[in-house]
Amino acid sequence: MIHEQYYKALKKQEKLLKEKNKPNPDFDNGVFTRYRNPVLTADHVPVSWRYDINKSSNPFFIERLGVNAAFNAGAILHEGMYYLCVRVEGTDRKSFFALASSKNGIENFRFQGQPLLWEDTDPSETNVYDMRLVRHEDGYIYGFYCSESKDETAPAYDSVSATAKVGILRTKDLKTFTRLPNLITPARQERNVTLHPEFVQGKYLLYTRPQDGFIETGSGGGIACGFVDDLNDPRIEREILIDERRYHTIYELKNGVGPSPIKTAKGWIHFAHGVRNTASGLRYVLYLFVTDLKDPTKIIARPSGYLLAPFKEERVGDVSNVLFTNGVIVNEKEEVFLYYASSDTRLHVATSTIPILIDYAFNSPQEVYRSRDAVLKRQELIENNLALINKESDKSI
Ligand code: M1P
Repeated sequence: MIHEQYYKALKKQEKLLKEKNKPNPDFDNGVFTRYRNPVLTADHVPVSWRYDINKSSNPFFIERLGVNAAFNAGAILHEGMYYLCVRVEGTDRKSFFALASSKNGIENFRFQGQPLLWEDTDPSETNVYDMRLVRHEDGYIYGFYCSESKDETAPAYDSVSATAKVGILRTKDLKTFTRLPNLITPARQERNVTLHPEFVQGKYLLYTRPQDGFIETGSGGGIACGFVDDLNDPRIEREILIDERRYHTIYELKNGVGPSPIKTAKGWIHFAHGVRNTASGLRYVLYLFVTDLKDPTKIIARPSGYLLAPFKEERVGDVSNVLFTNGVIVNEKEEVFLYYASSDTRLHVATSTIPILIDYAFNSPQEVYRSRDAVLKRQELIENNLALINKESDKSI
């Protein structure tokens, strides 16, 4: 017999799933609209994925398999629906993937079916997370994710060290996923890997983030890329550094690409996260850069500083002071839906448009590396504004 608490839990959840999402008026940077509610949280995960609803086996209606968080989601527009491939994390720390969909990309996301599984080709794979979904011009949708294993080279007393590898999936329908071999690169570890949506020089182009260790990137200098001939045997012989870490920037400690880039008339728009260390720990913010249409290994625009940073309550969570993105959707109206997670806990959407992002990328002051140069840029802005204010006030007299 179904426990009566189940119906109460369903009713409560239904209210949450039906909530409208409104723009957040407290935030305005002219580029993105933030929304009041996260699009997904642990509370959105179906009740039947967490509770045994049978009253005889679960008389106290105990949450048997708790969910800790729902965050870092890959995103894709498929058959007119906004799909997210969400990192759902159980209370046991194990992450898994689940699809959620919505009609308008801003509200009413619902988890679909059951948690996703595919062929278990790597028995050492312990944890999985951060899916990037991309529709490639070869006709398939690909998924790239972090496949984490214990570092078997670590000494016996070290039960913490891990290795990050790149899992690759191929699908046409988001229902059946074929697992391809893990990516091989010259680096010891890789995370934050995704695929360019078009062939470049007749090859697959992958964005990577080489790292020596699991947390610290070490000699891995930043965001890189590399060519693969065949995704059935995915090997990168040489990684090309395209977005180098640099002293005293928002990405001085590490960075990583977010979703696969968006094609525009002016270039490929990339979202990325940049990390710096502070007295209160690591701070993750989001930034944007544009690469050349013909040569996506070359950056042609890089507005200075961050585009989005943890805002108000986004600052706090399991891993505080973190914004992370691995999913973006552009619809037929050139509206952009950036899915970003805050503090490894919940998932949000921020909306913009392609013309706004291009304006931001090319007409904002570009990155400079000294305070003095930053002041000179700001003085130029202030002086232009003062001149205009004086001119307009002359007219009004
Ligand atoms: O905890 C913040 C993020 O840390 C990792 O990202 P990166 O490899 O760039 O440091 C990932 O584990 C990511 O999932 C997480 O959100």
